Amino acid sequence: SDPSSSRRGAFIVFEGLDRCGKSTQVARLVERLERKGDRARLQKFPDRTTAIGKMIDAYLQSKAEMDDHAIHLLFSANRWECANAIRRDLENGITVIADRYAFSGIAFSAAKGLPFDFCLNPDKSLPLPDLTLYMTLSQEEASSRSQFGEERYETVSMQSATRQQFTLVAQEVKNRHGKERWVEVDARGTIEEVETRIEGIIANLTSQGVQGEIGKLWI
Ligand code: 2DT
Ligand code: MG
Repeated sequence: SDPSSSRRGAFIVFEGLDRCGKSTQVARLVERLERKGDRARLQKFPDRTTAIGKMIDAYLQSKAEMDDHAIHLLFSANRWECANAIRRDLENGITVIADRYAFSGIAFSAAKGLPFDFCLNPDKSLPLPDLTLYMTLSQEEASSRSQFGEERYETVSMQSATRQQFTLVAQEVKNRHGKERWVEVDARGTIEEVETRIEGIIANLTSQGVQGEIGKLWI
């Protein structure tokens, strides 16, 4: 039998605090893969284009107020409404690159004081990322890059509380799914330097795909 037929696309997630360069790197990566002729798709979370995404967008822009639990569940629902498309693409050999995922979901909501378990539970059994790259930058370096935007959560106190929660999220991923699934990437340096680091980490996953079924998050 042809071993390549049992391979599927890799599900790769990028996480990190605001202004770590995540979105820049994700966009460049998807472009680079497409130029090589690989099939790849960028999936942004929150996906602000859906009906639920528009409610999230209004909340983030402070055009709407919402209970912390309710907005948390909307962020999760926003992932669930994209889950089938992610699965389908992975099974069709497409590499799916996500800009944020359930890990931001936990870190930001737990930083507001919601119980960690409450934050984790609604995402149980979503597609499990094959690899999460957590881009790290000190608060000093992040602050020196540019000013915060206008959105909710873009404050130093919120970012530092979220940073602490991300260390707990990392531990949870490593404990439940194996430490090879969570990799820290030093986000210091130029765009090209960071890009080279990322390329070295994911080259095998994107060029060869992944063997085996898509896992279930937190299961
Ligand atoms: P962007 O700036 O990347 O668009 O994110 N967030 C994100 C949550 O609070 N919960 C989630 O589940 C996700 C995916 C992080 C907008 C903000 O939304 C936060 C920053
Ligand atoms: Mg933002």
